[in-house]
Parts: sequence; C-alpha cells; structure tokens
Amino acid sequence: MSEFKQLVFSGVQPTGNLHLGNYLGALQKFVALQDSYECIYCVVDMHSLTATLVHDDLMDQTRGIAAAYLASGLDPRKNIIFNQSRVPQHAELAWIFNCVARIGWMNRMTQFKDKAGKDRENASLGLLAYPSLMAADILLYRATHVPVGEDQKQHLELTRDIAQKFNNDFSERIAGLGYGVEMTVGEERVNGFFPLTEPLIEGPAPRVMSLRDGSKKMSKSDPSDLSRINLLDDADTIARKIKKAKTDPEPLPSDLEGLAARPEAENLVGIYAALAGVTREKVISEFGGRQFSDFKPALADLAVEKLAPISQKMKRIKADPGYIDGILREGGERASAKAEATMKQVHEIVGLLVN
Ligand code: AQP
Repeated sequence: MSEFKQLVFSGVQPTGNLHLGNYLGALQKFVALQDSYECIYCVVDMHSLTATLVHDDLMDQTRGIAAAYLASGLDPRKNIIFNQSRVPQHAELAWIFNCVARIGWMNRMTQFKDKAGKDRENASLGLLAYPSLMAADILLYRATHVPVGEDQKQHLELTRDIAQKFNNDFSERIAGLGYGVEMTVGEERVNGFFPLTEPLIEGPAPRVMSLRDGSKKMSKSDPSDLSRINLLDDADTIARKIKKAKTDPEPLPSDLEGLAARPEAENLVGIYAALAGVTREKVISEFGGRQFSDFKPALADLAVEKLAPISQKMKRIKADPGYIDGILREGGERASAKAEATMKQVHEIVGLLVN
C-alpha cells in the first residue's frame, strides 16, 4: 500500500530581522530535521508583499533570511534552499486553491484578523488569501511535515482543509488518472492527490512570548525592541534585554505546575530549555526555588553562547550576496523540477489544457 513519501517543507517570510521566536519556532527545528528527512526550506518572499514595510529592501531581506538558514546550520547540498518567487508554480497553485477554499475559512484566520485590524474592508486581498498561498507552498511539493511555531497551527489546519476539499472535489478525476495515493488519516485509509500535512510544533518553546508581556507572542512587528531578542543583537544587548524582561516577584517554582498563571516565568523557562536542548522539567530541577536575579544571568549567558556564533556567521555570509544568490538559484532549479511535475498532474486533474 503506497503512502506519500515523507518530505519536510517550511518557510520564513523576509519581513524584518529574525528574532528568537523565529529561531526556536522554525530555524532550530529545520536544522534538526535535515538529517532524517528530505527537506525543502523556502524564503517566502511573495508572502512579504502582504506587508507594506519591506518593499524597499525586500531583496536584501530575502538574502538575510537565506543567510540565517545557512548560518543556523542548514546544508544547501542536503536541503533545497530557495526563494519562493523563483518558482512561479507557487502562485499558480495558490490561484487554484483560491477557487477551492471558501472566503469564510479565510475570514476566520486569527492572523488575518490581527493584521487587518478594525478596517478589514481596506485590507489587501493578498492578506486575506495569505493562507491559500501558504497551502500552495506546502502542497506543491506534496510535503508531509511542516515544522512551524505554534502561531501557524491554524494555517496548517487550513492547509489540510484545502487538501481534503481538493481531494474530494476531484476524487473521480484523480482516481481516473491514477494519481491518487493511499494514506492513513486517524484510523482510516483514504486516497487523495494531496497529503494531509502534519505540523511539527512540539518542543519546550512552541510559542515564544514577548519579553515585555507574557500574553503576547514575540514578534517582528512589536514596536518595542525590548520585547524581542533579534538574532543580530550583540551580547550586551541580549543580556540587557533579558535583565529587563518582565517577571513577577516570586522565585522560580519547584515544579512545572507552579508555572501555571505565571506566563513570563513560563516563557523564560521554555526559552532556556529550548536553547539548552533539555526539557522544562530539567530547567526547573536546576533553578526551582531560585530568584530571577540568579536565573536571568544564566539565561543571558546561554542565549549569547547559542546565538553569537549564528549572528557572526550570518554577517559573514550576508557580505557575499553572490554566494547567497547562487545557492538560491540552484535551489530554485531543484524546486522547479518538482513543482513542474506536480503542476502537470494538477492541470490534468482540474482540466486545464496546456499541451
Ligand atoms: N513568537 C514565536 N514563537 C515561536 N515561533 C514563532 N514564529 C514566529 N514567531 C514565533 C515562527 O517563525 C516562522 C516564520 O514565521 P513568519 O515568516 O510567518 O514570520 P512571522 O510570523 O511574520 O514573524 P512575526 O515576528 O510573528 O512577524 P509579525 O510581527 O509580522 O507577525 C514560523 O514558523 C512561525 O511559526
């Protein structure tokens, strides 16, 4: 019985400096997966067009994300690394998905609601359709696994909904052409052209929160730079931001249950665990009962130890744009070969005459 070949796809949009949330939610996981899966890592530059802030230096930002991938340890020979706009099939499949997905699904996305704010009528159509392009990014390669931060869970569920609706809407044509693949979904065996992709979200810090407010996620667009640790921050800045991080007056608890209703403490413990590659229990067993005045310097040292080499390497790689462009070009060629194969079958399935 056939199953989809296991394949990892993920991407980061070039909309500003990467922060610790992007690193722990995405890049660190990308690197961990490259030894056990075939992986495709994309700089999703077309997604950035939904933000108004980046156009002037989008090319530079795109190279910056590619540099971060490489500096974090992604091997461009092992993985396909490219920028989305080099492979026009992403936009083409997104259009087909726009005709499969429902407007109501898009309207329910919390990211759209947050970013569109109160004036939804004035938001771009691209912002509304963002998850449809994201589904196309993933399903163009029929990827089975997507490492992301917890904030992207809803978009991954929508990707599954789109795949499922496409598989159902075109089930007879898929079967007639012999393009269906058997897959296990829960207890059931089903057949479809697109896999129902699994998000890979686990880990001790699936949603890194703002250092100023434990109820908000760490984000590039937060106006306060003190809310986040940027990958390019120097050691002093990292230490200062951690020292100033909001906490409560209690010492760290002696067990994990004691972190409930203490979002700032929970966030710092999760960050420490993720950076050290240990569980949150292990961090509590070491620091439980101790004051933040003890814990914060240890966290700052660890953050600097892990991030400084990446930031130095990023700067070195960024200084050679020709090298980055060569990797993205070569990755784009490898991605295009896969994208063309998928789209040839999609054209036949939906009935587009292209020969
Ligand atoms: N705070 C976070 N914790 C864990 N993971 C996170 N990611 C983003 N923020 C956190 C993960 O980073 C990857 C890249 O996401 P993106 O390209 O969509 O970037 P983003 O979500 O636009 O980043 P920001 O900082 O959240 O931007 P704004 O401020 O514009 O909303 C994804 O895997 C994401 O889950």
